[in-house]
Amino acid sequence: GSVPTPDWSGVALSQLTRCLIPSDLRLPSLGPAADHTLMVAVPLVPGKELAPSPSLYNDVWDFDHVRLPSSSRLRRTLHTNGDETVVTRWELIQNNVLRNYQSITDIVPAIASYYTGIFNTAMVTGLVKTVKEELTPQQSHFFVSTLLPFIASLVIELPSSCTQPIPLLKSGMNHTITFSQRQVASLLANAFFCTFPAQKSVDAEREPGTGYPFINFDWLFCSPRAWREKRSQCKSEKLKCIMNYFCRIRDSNPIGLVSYTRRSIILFPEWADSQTLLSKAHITHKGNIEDDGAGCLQVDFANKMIGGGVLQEGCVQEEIRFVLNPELIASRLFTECLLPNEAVIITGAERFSDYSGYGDTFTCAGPHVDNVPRDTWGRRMTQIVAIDAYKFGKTETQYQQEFLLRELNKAYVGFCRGADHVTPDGPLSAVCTGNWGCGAFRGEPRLKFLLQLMACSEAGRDMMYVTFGDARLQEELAAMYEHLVGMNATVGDIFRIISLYHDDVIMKSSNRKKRSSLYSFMYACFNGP
Ligand code: AR6
Repeated sequence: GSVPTPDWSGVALSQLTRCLIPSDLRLPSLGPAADHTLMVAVPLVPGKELAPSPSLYNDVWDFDHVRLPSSSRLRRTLHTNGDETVVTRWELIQNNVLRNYQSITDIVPAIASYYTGIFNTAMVTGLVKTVKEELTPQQSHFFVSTLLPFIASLVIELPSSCTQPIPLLKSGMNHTITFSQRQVASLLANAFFCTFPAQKSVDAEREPGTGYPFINFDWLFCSPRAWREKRSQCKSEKLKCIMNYFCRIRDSNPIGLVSYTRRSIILFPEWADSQTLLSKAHITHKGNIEDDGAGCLQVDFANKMIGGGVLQEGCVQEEIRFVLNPELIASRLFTECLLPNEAVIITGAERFSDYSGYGDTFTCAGPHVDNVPRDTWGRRMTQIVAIDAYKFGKTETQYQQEFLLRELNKAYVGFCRGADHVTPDGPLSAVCTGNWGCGAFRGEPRLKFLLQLMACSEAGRDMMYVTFGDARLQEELAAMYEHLVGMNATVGDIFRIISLYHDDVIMKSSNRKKRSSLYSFMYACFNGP
């Protein structure tokens, strides 16, 4: 028989720099700055509830800040018995979300009272099915009679909690927003009750594919379209994860902070000429990013609309991570569509659920207790970087120089030491990643491994690469990695050889079956005269 694949190859994990550990962190003292919006008052008083900053609600309505449902700008004209009265939408929300819920369908008149457009029972069939058929009678009763009123109370907390206008993280900006976990809970409760108006880019109408992701949960509550019926289970499982989250917020109000950073850079390495040697790489087919990436910068295989299909039927790496750590979902409220030179880093999002399965078999496996320690700012030391790969139609395209550069620069902006408040001084932590862009986005993992390794090397970070169960891939990647390190190959060498593969192999042979693979071409080149 064949020799079994070892659990890991390459460099031992203990040799990698994994320094997102509080004792190693040297963070500046917490405070607002031109590029840092701090939603809580400093100094933090240990053991005391975090206070919002400023103390009174500041109602701003413009193109630079999140349009909140509590804004007095949102008005509704009511017609009763021929009389017209003008009320704020917030009054309607306050008067309708808090009610004596007897059944899950009671959420329909609540939301319908302030929703823009029609809201009816047909729009909550997925939620109703989940509560009535997927939960035990006890859980179902608890959700309707206890958790729903609690979420409603978080909704109306918004203007006394998020008092400072929340800046929109627009394309081109380098900016961090830090919230308390309680503030995030109030935002997510509002999303659950579908209270948010749409966020508008000034020019969103003119440029398709721009603008903001939606954050209201209405798409999660409905049943999937008929041809996606299989996905209805996955929506139910995602709802259960969200319920775990609100349940924990109710039980033990978490007292930490979460930071959301948008990073946009314009200076990138000269990849073709780089003399940089390769970083250390640990390659394993065991485990996954969220369970095994402790102390590392963990990659979110993102959509340019952050969160991707988390509030719809999507159920792959990004969507799963976003329901395990629902505070990630709040990024959708203020993160404009990502450009190729941009990434988002989220520091401190807590995990609230376990899961099993993947895609159509995804199942919420109950509550998760997050034991990741907190940094001096009170953030869980879990740092997640959202980078969106390019979605390839034809496989050949990804070897074109233009696309090599697209993916290298995208990984680099996520991995580099930013001039922001989230990367502490001192050594940089390893990146924990895997088959980025190689599932829904149809990239080739052998290529993406090299591109991410090159980006890590230029950024000065080690890399932990998880092949997600693929033992054969671990062996192939590790063999190539060891070969390249043995040859003292530089980042520039690898860039040039991939470009050569495109020009000499891809362009010259249309028969995909017959032409040599990237790795056999690389071995031949490096061994050649
Ligand atoms: N840890 C490590 N590897 C994983 C994990 C995990 N938890 N989950 C999946 N993989 P995919 P993409 C591996 O398809 O191609 C979403 O809708 C597994 O081998 O999620 O970049 C986003 O919002 C899987 O096949 O990433 C985007 O719209 C591979 O990683 C889009 O998908 C790729 O996972 C991004 O698609």
